[in-house]
Amino acid sequence: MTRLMLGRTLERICKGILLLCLVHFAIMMILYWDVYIQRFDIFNRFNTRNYSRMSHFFNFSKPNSTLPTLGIASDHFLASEKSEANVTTEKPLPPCPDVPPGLVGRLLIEFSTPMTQERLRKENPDVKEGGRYSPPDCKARQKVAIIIPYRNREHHLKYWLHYLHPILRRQKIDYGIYIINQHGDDTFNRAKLLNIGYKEVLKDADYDCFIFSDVDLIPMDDRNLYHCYDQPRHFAIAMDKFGFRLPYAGYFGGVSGLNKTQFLKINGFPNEYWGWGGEDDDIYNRITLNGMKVSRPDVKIGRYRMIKHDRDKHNEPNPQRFTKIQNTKITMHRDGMNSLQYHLIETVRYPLYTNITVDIGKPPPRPPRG
Ligand SMILES: *[C@@H]1O[C@H](CO)[C@@H](O)[C@H](O)[C@H]1NC(C)=O
Ligand SMILES: *[C@@H]1O[C@H](CO)[C@@H](O)[C@H](O)[C@H]1NC(C)=O
Ligand SMILES: [Mn+2]
Repeated sequence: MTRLMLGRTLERICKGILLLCLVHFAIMMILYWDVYIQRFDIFNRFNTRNYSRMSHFFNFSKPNSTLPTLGIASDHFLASEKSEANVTTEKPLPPCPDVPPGLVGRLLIEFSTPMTQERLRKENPDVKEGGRYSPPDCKARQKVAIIIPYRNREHHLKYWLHYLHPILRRQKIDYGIYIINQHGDDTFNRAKLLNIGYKEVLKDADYDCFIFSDVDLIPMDDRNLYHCYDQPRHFAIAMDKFGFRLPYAGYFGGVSGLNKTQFLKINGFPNEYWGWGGEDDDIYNRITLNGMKVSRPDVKIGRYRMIKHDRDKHNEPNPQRFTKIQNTKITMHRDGMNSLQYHLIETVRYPLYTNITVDIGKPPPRPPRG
């Protein structure tokens, strides 16, 4: 009796082991098949998806990380690296999702951590020379140029790069970063620098969308997506310096974005606002006078932190600004992209941005008062 029972138990154990072996064998076959199809590059869509899933499985996030010691893993590694190269050269990527999956929402922004070039480089190894980036796993619908009017603000630029590169990456934006550096010590002219930015970045790539950002403004929420919209976009609607509210209904300052059609419809921005203020109101007028509306994010999402600073030298408030914005309807036709004149000094590509230095001239002599 006991012998019989023992025999049966043994038989069950054997069957169990056999079943386990079969399952194991099946799993191995699936894994090998996966490697096999990647190597021979069949079913490419299926295989791109698998690449990301499998690489999580083997826990290496970057193709250039160290080779795992497991035979099958390294085999897979080589195969997937090959297939990834193929994907970028021949295979169309799937379109990027409308709502990027990796966003985190509200961000903590502070300006006290010391920021070095080295740290910035380490944080952004996948940004290409000149500050260019495109999502590795999907095709973005727009190519976005981010244009920053600039003079002597290295300290701000470092924080801007530190915060914005990772945000834009999470947003799955295909982008390039350009500072338009005003050469010399003459009066600053923000809007003219932005026009120059539009013109110069199109020499670099075929951009569809242009986002104009001050160097000291950092978004506090990564759901504020940096691409273009159906109507000209105003991004920086709730800055800390204005108590996180829109200062007035027609405010269009800080960070804004227009696509090519929208920008050309308003003849670009005015070139004749020298010194601080007014140019953003003129741009707002151009937009509404040309039958467009300003689009804005939700007030909870459009929050910004501004890096505190004193007023720059040679950027005094422009006393003519109040009268000038009364005349946009007349001036916009002759003052803009169709009248833009400047001298390009040089374009230098740095690892995290492109620096375009220009001579924009100086304001015309003021008529004597009286
Ligand atoms: C820009 O946006 C407008 C809508 O305002 C749209 O009709 C147009 O196709 C867009 N143009 C480009 C070049 O994306
Ligand atoms: C940009 O280029 C100009 C001219 O080469 C240089 O003087 C300036 O320091 C550069 N600025 C930055 C932030 O790279
Ligand atoms: Mn400022």
